[in-house]
Amino acid sequence: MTFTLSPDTTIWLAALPGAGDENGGVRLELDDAAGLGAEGYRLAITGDGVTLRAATRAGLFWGVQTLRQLAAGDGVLPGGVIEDRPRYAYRGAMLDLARHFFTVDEIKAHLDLLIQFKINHLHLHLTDDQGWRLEIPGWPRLTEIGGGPGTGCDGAGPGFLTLAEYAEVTAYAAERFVTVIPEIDMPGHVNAALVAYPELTADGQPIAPRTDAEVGYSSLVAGKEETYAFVEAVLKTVADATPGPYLHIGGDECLSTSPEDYRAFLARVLPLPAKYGKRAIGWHEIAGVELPADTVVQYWRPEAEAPSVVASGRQVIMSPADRVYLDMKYDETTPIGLDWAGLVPVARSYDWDPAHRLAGLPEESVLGVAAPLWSETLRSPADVQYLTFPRLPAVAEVAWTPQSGRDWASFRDRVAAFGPRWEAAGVNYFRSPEIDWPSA
Ligand code: TNX
Repeated sequence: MTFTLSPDTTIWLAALPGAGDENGGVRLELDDAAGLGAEGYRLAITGDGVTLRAATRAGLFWGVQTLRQLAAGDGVLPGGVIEDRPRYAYRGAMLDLARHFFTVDEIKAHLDLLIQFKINHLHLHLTDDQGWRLEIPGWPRLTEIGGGPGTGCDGAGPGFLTLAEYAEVTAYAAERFVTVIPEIDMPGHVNAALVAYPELTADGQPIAPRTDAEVGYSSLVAGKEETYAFVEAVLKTVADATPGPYLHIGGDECLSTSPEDYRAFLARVLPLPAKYGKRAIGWHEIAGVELPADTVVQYWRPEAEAPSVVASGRQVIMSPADRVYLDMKYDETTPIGLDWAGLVPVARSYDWDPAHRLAGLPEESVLGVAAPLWSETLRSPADVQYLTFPRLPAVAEVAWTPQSGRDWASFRDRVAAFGPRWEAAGVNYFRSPEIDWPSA
């Protein structure tokens, strides 16, 4: 079959060694009888050429990423046949736009680096104490004030996405087989919203904006009807603007919300994503309340046990901070990042099994693995890249490759080949001493 998978793939395939004209000489075949699953592919490289087969366009796209990887190094494609499919359906990365805003072009450029490792979900943390980063019609001060000058940590990361820009991001992601998950963090992490709309505070009095990195001091008021008018307007807007199936409602670190208020708030808010056609995701604190059946829980703490998460019986996204938090420092010398979950060198991100991380969690409850990157200490795309590479490729392999097929020594050699590519592309990666990088 002759077709174009996407403009990018046409360019990549044409750049492969020995490429012919049409799709770079690579035969792309859609074949749903091949038993390759929703994202799997079969890649055959012989003296006669290259054939890539999959049941879906997404499968072909991931196969193309493998071809690009194989072409790294000496530029000769090795012969052979690869049949490959992901261990987990949800392979995610998160970018925190609230503590520091990143523009549409910066998000797109980041996405282009992520998809090379078969990441298929991009979670955008859009709101927090220090900023509000998505336009909500009818609530203009959220972004005028919450996205205005002086917002973000240290006041250094202002900006917001209009709905048109958000649509541009989700469309760009979809062309690359990536689902965008918007997060509106509630009922805590809402200082920016309360500053913009003082009628949402407990006593209706204005409060001061904050640009420090504290957590747990702000909360929507569970006992106020204004709260729910606001939340529903926001969630409806975000649901309508989002092509993907998920809506993340936060729920983490509500240290100034009483347990009763937390429960009452979530009882009203958790059904809203479904009302607007979406599936709710929340940080694992939500597992302490009764959850709609299809709610997804995102586990983030470093602890090895989370009884409420296991007891919830819900699907879980694994994001243990001591393994996959990209904002943790690699080692003592890392100039940016945090260390509350410990230092996270590349091998630590690689050497763990999502199915055996949480005591008592059945293997089939794991929906996938996601690597959050919080932006308190980030000031530029170069900072994003430094903390992301080469750790994100390690997490991506945890999410894609079955445990039996994984091996640190092998990963270490393969990721080393990206050093020169990242250098050529101007990507600011960390030259981790754990990896023998080819000399420049
Ligand atoms: C915890 S992880 C948070 C964030 C911080 C992060 C810093 C989570 C659900 N909440 O508010 O940015 O630590 O590592």
